Amino acid sequence: MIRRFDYGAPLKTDALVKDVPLSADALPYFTVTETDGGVCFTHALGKDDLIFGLGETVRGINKRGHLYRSWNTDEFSHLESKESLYASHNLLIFSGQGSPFGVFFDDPGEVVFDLGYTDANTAAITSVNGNVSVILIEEDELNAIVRAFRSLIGQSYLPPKWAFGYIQSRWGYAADSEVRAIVREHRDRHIPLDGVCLDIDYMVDYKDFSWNRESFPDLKKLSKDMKEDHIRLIPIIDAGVKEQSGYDVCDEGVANGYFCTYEDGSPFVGAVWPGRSYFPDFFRPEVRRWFGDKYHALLDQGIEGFWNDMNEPALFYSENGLKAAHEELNRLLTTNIGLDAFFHLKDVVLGMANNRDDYRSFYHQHHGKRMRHDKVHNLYGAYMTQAAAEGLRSYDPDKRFLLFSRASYVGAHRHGGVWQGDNSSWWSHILLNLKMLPSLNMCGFLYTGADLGGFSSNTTEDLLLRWLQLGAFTPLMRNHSALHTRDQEIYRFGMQEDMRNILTVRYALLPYLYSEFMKCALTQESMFRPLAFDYPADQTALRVEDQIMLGKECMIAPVYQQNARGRYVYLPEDMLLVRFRSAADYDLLPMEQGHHWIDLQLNEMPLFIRKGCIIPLSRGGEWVEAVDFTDLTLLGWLDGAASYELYDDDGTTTQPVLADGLNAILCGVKDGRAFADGKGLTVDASRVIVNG
Ligand code: MIG
Repeated sequence: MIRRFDYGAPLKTDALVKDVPLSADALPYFTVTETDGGVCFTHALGKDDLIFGLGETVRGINKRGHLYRSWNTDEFSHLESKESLYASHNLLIFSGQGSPFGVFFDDPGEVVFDLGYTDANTAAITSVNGNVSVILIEEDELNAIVRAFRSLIGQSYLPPKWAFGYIQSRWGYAADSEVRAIVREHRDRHIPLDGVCLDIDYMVDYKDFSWNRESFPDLKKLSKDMKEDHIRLIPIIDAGVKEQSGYDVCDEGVANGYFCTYEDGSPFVGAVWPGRSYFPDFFRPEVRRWFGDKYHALLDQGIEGFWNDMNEPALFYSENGLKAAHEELNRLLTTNIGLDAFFHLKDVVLGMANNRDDYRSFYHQHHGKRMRHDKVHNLYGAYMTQAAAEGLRSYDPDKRFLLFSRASYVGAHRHGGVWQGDNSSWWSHILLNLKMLPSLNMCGFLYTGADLGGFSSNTTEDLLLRWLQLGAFTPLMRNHSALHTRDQEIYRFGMQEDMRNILTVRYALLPYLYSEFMKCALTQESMFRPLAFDYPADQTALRVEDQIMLGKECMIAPVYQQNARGRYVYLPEDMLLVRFRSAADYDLLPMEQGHHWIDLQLNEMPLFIRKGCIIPLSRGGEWVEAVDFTDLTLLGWLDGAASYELYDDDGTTTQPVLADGLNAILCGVKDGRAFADGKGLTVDASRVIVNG
């Protein structure tokens, strides 16, 4: 059952695609109280209750025991103590006493989730502005709650098939020759590769939709040559538009009044990479259309994918903030300052970035009404993603483009994917990457992944290798690192052969990964799920934080500790361990339900297949289009017959069909023999173990 309860005057967010009727009942499960300008929902937690959801956040899969704040933030340090990252995904799922229930707080302003932090036995959710639509979902099991929520928020974005390939990225790639050299290094060493990201360095003065004609003299030729080598270029687009007369995006935006404004109607100025910048008011359809169409300039050069950054929006400082800081510093520096004043001085300087006063100083037009930014802050990135998606659609409505964003709100999942932002080259961030996957899926974000190897600080080769062993399963598989950090491309390291072998596993698994992704997107399922969702009666499985389900058939449990040569794994049922060294070299080890220590050398990555299930493995390839989805080996541990529904399509068109059998192919094992019910499919069941 799905019901809506409104408080204050809820704002339109476009999170839902279906209307939920307003309930005449009182909101169950929660006590509702007014706070200073806001509204607070408290729920008494049983001692064994678990809380899931919240999408992109720090900490656990079970969110209980911390305070989270929906306030999209350019957070460059994903420490446990942080309350906000780049996204606001206000879904909670409570599980414990009685039937589970889901609750979505549809509110584009600040929302605080105190989940047993102030009081261990109370969950208190506060809408700071008091204008919130509460959507309550009651179903008898956890996966059904997610399905119900997902059908309310609409189908997830479908990337092209090539976007499941390995992507190399780095802040600092600055020239045509550099891109070609990186690709050459991969191809020469047979390291699979499908894309290269261009970070802000390709632009002129960080101006959106510009590219440097000296370092990229012929972008069209570059992207054509790359495409012939099965590589796509993926340029970045930032939210802020450089203030510079003569720059068309700036001039048009000013002339048409497309930018966010101060209270007096003049355009708001904030500083980001281009220096003084304007911020398109993506809330307005005509602004989205205008900005979205700007992507066509790059599409005309043969580009097929983009990433949108800085769209929280990040603000290094504002004009007013800088002025106020100047005055304060001048005042402080007139005397030899004491310690208190010194720390205050530091706060003044550091506090200029992403300052709350700045977010209160500019305005949008939101559904015809003037709206102060802070009331709708968490929607900015979502509307930028929508602008880009609409621009891509208007360029070619039949084509799937790659698009992923840093900031998001529920609803943006229909338009693009998200990457998990500026993590660090820390071992704990492999685990953080894993934990975000199921939570993001619950909120509709299926196309996602983290910066493999870590963004900030220097990576080590064992860290990158282990991280690739998780990244091999994530839809977005991208190695990305920050300017001035150690070079992080696979071929820089002694362990490159092991890393390459992990990529062969990724490409061999593509028929499975692509099938599971597409089936989940088309049927509102999650590709990654907490064990608690599939084994709700298993008290151990309920609290597992470092293993997750992958698709219907598998579980993953990566190694995430330095110098570990294995790990403990809990198997909620009998499973077949596939211990991969490469796509062609692996052991199959049937294992019984229970606790196990699994030996995993640095070059070994585990995948667990549920007993009775089979998965397809292709022969791989050095780019996605080279992977033959019809020539498959089946892996599994079977008692009898088993089948797998393989999904395949052309990988590029926007209207794939699952139901008519065109894309769904059944393959499997019956009476010990492999069978295939589909076009030109050959399957070999040589890797199926019958009865251990
Ligand atoms: O202020 O474009 O998260 O992936 O490399 C940093 C430079 C801006 C932040 C993104 C990161 C990207 C970087 N950007």
